[in-house]
Amino acid sequence: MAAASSSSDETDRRFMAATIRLSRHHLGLTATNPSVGTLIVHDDGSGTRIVGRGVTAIGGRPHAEPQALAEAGELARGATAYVTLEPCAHHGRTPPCAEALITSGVARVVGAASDPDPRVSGRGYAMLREAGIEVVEKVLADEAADLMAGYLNRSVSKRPEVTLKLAVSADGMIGVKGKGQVAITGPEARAQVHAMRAEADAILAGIGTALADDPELTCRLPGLQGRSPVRIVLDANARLPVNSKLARSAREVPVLLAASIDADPARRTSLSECGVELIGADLVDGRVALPELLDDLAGRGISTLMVEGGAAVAGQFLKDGLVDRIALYSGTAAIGAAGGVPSPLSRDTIPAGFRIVREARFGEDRYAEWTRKG
Ligand code: AOF
Ligand code: ZN
Repeated sequence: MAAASSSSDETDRRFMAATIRLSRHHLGLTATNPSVGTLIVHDDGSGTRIVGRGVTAIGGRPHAEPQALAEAGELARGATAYVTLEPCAHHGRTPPCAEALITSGVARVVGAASDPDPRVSGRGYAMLREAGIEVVEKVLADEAADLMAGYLNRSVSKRPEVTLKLAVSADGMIGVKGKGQVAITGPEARAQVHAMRAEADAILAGIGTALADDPELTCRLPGLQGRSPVRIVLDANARLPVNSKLARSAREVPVLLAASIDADPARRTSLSECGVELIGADLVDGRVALPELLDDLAGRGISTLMVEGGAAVAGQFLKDGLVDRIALYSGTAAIGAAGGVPSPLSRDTIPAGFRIVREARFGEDRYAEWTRKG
């Protein structure tokens, strides 16, 4: 008996891992909705088979479950549905997914993360149980929640989840003063950074970086160019040049400029004529106030924000306690103290309250990731 139950636990974990991998496909593309995955697994007695797959559609609707159920059709009857988030229980723009699962005749639902949305929380699972469906909760819950951290964070704290990304040289530098972009990591690590950009809703840099490096902040991986995040520049005085790569590409990939409403009106006008959207920022000591900006971004539906720009901006986010995740790439070459810009952070100075969740190697470079202890 014990052996049978542990093998079905193992099967559930294996299919949930596959469902979580599927949910990754639309990260950064589902607006205020989380990117949820669903697999319908049918067992005809001779073995298990995936008969339906669904991931929250681009833009956030339809949800994952009805898409997977539509593919499964009659084969959903008696099957097990794997869902990375508790199925919704509310009548939104679509009918509740819990209802769709009940109507389809599935016998079991295996769920990972719980949904903090007050319209859903606990009610999705309760509806399924009331209809006689066996429900197993919290299978690989942490793994699923890690991918949905943006949605979960935004629901609870009304702010996007902030990932601070840093690339640090062997001697602890993130750049060279007055030198623009310098290579700290190799091509594999850079490709990985672009993949992170593809999965983020927005990316942020300071005006110092925008002026020194003239970055594009887009995702340029072959095939994923359409996945660039919204680009945000902290620019209290609206100094971004109209001929910068950011301003010139603002009509293709949105640029939000967090600037004071008192910034030079001519500059503001010429930037908005380029397609740059100005968002009125509160200033503290001449700098854009971050908590208010993050509230504003959450209100625009941004759930995940990658901070990729400059020591001053990184330091400001750290000082204000607004970093939820640290993504640290360590290169192998030294830059030298003369002219080097020291990193505000190293592997040895990760703030208290963070725990390491991932370590990897990309080419010659090392990678480590920490999140706030939950
Ligand atoms: C699911 N499956 O694939 C997703 C869910 O505005 P609505 O009607 O789309 O509802 C948004 C809520 O739906 C969101 O806050 C979360 O609770 C849930 N997202 N639920 O059953 C899905 N993306
Ligand atoms: Zn739903």
